[in-house]
Amino acid sequence: MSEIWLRRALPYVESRLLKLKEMFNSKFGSVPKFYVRAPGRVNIIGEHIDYCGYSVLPMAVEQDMLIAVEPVKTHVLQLANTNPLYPDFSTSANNIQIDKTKPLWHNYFLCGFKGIQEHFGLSDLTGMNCLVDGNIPPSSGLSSSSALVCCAGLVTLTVLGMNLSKVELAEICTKSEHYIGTEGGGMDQSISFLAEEGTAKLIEFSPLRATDVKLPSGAVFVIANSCVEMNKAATSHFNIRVMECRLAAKLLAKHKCLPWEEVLRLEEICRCLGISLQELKTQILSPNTQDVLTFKLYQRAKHVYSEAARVLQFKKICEEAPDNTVQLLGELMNQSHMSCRDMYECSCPELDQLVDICRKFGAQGSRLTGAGWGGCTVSIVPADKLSSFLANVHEAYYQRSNRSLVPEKQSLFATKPGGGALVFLEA
Ligand code: ADP
Ligand code: NG1
Repeated sequence: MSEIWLRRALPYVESRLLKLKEMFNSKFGSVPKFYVRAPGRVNIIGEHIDYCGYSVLPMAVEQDMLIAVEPVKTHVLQLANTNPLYPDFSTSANNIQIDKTKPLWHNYFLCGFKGIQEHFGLSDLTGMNCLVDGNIPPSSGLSSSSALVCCAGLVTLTVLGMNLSKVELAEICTKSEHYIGTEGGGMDQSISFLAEEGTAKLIEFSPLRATDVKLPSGAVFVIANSCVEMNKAATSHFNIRVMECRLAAKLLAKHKCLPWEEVLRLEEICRCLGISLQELKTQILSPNTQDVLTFKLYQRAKHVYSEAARVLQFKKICEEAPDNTVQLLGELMNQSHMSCRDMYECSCPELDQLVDICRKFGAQGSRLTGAGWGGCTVSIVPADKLSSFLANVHEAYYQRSNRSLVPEKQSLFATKPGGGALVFLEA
């Protein structure tokens, strides 16, 4: 745990922390006692399989969530944000309510806060003043939501003066992000805590562990934002997929193969599982999938098993580093995108167009990253082609439309594996 606590800010956040300190002072009239940072991530390969228990291969990005904190004796939690899009919020620290039907920004903070409170079984809590500053593009598949949940969890742990391992923190934050309504896996929270600079990680679940995966030196990973935002918690796309996987697993456990029909009606699923509609709704489906009438189990399962195999192949190629490493990794990323698009149906026309443009201008492989239905792509680009790749993709996808209005640094950039969550005692 000690490696999560640093006396001084690291150079890459220093100037932001100093600004945060000033804003905190004008907002709350006092000086923060400490600062917490939790990074976003890019998932290189392994999409929509973490919640089925299969390993994924993400790395932390440099974009992150920062929170300046001052514990107070009032039992009131006061939240403010440097971005005026996210309004101030305050609540009693003793009775945290999270409305699953409204994914307002402060609810993500409350997920982390409540998760840690509950873990220690605490009821009488100190309050705190917090100022949040994030630079991860929201609802874009780079995990801004989990970075906020993890940051809030680590803030709460620090205020309480308690200790937990990074693995425990990741597991608590994974569980507590479910309070927002989405039933995701643990990829985002795990990499936010367990990331290390310079290496991607294979994240395995049950038990949770992270193993270094050395990415090839001759290639660069480039993130490109389709500029289509998709909030997971505001729609049911994400949870429907989770339910489909859950149902497919239950049917496979019972029958060893899935019915071949493309689309299965609720009644047929109940019959195959030998349960009533009521049991299915109360014991298996989430609140926001109660009205779904049909499910596509066969193609979802096909995606999950093939994607899980691609993750292991990707790791093996990185380890063995054959002459054509970049080409082989690119092929796996292309296959992953195809499976996400056709089998899992979590792409969108803009993502498909962007992936095509990236491949046309030199990417060996390109795929959607994160939940999908919008958000970002990740491409593997030979290092010597990087500058022409960036210029051409910028022209073809961003400049030819109003998308060029999006700040370039947030829409198209090369990235490398960053470090995990930290606490700074001074700015
Ligand atoms: P992602 O793929 O980035 O995790 P989600 O749609 O799951 O996207 O979550 C995005 C939500 O996270 C935003 O709608 C907002 O409520 C919250 N969020 C993201 N960035 C910030 C920020 N800088 N400050 C406050 N809340 C944020
Ligand atoms: P993003 O991209 O942050 O919305 C979501 C899930 C992940 C994982 C991916 C798809 C959460 C917090 N995150 O990530 O667990 O399932 O989709 O691979 O639910």
